[in-house]
Amino acid sequence: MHIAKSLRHPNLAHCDYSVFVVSFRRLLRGSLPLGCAKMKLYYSPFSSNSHRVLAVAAELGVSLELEEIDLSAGQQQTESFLALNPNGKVPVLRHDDLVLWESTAIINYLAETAESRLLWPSTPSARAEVFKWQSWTLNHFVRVSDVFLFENVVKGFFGLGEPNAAALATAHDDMCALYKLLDGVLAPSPFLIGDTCSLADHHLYPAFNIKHHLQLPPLEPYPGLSRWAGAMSETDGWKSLNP
Ligand SMILES: N[C@@H](CCC(=O)N[C@@H](CS)C(=O)NCC(=O)O)C(=O)O
Repeated sequence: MHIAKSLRHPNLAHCDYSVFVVSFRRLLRGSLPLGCAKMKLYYSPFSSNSHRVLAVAAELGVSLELEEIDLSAGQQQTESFLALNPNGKVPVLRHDDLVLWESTAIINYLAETAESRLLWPSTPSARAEVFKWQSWTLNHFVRVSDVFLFENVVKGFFGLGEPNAAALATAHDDMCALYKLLDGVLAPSPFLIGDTCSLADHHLYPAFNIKHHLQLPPLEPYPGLSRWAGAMSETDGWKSLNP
């Protein structure tokens, strides 16, 4: 959804962007291997979908050339950017002849092509588990976390009025139900798919990385989920965004 259109739209169930600053000092200091001419990421530091890609790239040690797209200046709607992504959204990855949008597709591509096999499972059944969680995240989790994003961040940032208490109350209950489901999986298991951190975990984590900005419900009543979020924040990928 285009920002200008989405801001006029009363139902932002599919609005999916972030408006808060993430420190990229460590990234810019060079803790990510920048400078490879082959892979280029068009991103915004205010975009949680961009964070997902940057964290996975850092985790895999993949070199990315970065080009910031200024969303507040509308750079995502320029002719040259729309030629890359007709949706007018970041992130976009360019690798030789491939121009890839959608952060889920991008992280899967990074994981599959990286020298490190760390995040790309070798068996069809394990890959199916990753796709299952990615679908769940997009179809269930993000729909609810986007309500918090719009009501608690976007509205304040763009002067769109007070948060809608009724929408937040519904989202709170919906999120607690999702937390309960996640806690049931993560209480007996360190990560979503067993003992090893996978793409499924990195795909789900972006909203938790900014949970204070979103004002998500507290994680403490859900010990499995809470422990998992702590472990994710300590991964090289997410530490590189939050030095
Ligand atoms: N499903 C897409 C969502 C991309 C998206 O919503 N990007 C936001 C930033 S997080 C954006 O570029 N918004 C600009 C706009 O809507 O004008 C993905 O996962 O990459």
